[in-house]
Amino acid sequence: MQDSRSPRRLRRGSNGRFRPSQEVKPAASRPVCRRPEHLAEISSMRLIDGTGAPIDPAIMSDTLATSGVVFIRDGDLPTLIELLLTFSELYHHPHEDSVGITRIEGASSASTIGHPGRQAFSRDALPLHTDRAMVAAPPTLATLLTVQAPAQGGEALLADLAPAIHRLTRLPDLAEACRSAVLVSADRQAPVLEPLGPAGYRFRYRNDAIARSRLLSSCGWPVLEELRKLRNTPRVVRMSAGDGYIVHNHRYLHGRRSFSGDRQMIRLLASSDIPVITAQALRTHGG
Ligand SMILES: O=C(O)CCC(=O)C(=O)O
Ligand SMILES: [Fe+2]
Repeated sequence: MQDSRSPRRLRRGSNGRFRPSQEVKPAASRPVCRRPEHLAEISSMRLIDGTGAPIDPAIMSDTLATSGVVFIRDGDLPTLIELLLTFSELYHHPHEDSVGITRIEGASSASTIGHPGRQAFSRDALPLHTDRAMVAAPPTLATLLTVQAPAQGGEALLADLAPAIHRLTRLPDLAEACRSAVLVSADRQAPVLEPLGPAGYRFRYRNDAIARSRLLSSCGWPVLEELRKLRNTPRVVRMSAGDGYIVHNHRYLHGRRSFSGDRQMIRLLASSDIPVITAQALRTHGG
C-alpha cells in the first residue's frame, strides 16, 4: 500500500514496536472521521458476519448493535484503525504501545507471575472476559487482529451474552439481581450486569487473576448462573494471519486457547455510543 492512502500509517519503531507515523490523537482533539467508503480502495481487508456474509463498512455501528460481532479477513492494522475511527474513538489501555493499540505476543508464563494484568502476554489460555472490566466505563469495542498465527492453539473464544440478557431482563427482581452479582478485584467492585437506562444493559465479567465474581445476596444467582453455563460453550474460532474480530465488549466475552510457538496479535480498544443490543435484536434472542 502507498503511504498516501492512509494518514495514520503505522511503522515499526527502532524497538520493533508498532507506532503510528502520525501520532493517533486522543479522542477529544481528533478531527471528524472520514467516511468508510474509501476503505475498499486502500486494502483487501474484508468484513464478514458469523455466517461468512459480507458486511458493508458503512453500516458497522448497526451491524455491531444487532449482532455484537464482526469478523475480519485479510486485515491490516492501518486499514483497521481507519475503519474504527469512522465510528468510534480509540481507548487508552495501561499496556498500550500507542493510543488504544497493544501488541500481544506470547512469553513464558513465568514472566507474568506476580503481574495479574499481564496474563495476555503469556502463552496461557485466557478465559472468557470483558476487556477493562474493572474500570467505570469499559471500552465499547474490543478488536483483535492476528499478525502471526501460532504453530498450535491460540484459537479465539467468543460468547454472546444476548440470550442471557434476554432471559435476565425478564426477572421480576432484576434490579436486586443487578445489585447483588458483582465482580471483585484487589481494590474495586463493579456490577456484572448494569442497567444503563434507555441504553439497555452492560455486561462485564472476568474469572481470572484480575477479578472474580461474587454474590452479595442470592438474588444475583441467575446472573452468575448464566455466565457459568456460557463459560463451557464458547464459539471457537481458528484465525490465520490477517484474520480477526471486533466485538461489542459489553455484550460479547472473548478469550483464547493456550498456544505454542510464536504468535502475534494486535488488540485495539475503542469507545462509541453503539447500543449493547437493539431492542429488536434482543427480541429475536427470545425465540
Ligand atoms: O490473545 C488473544 O487472542 C486475546 C487477548 C486478549 O483478550 C486481551 O489481551 O485482552
Ligand atoms: Fe481481552
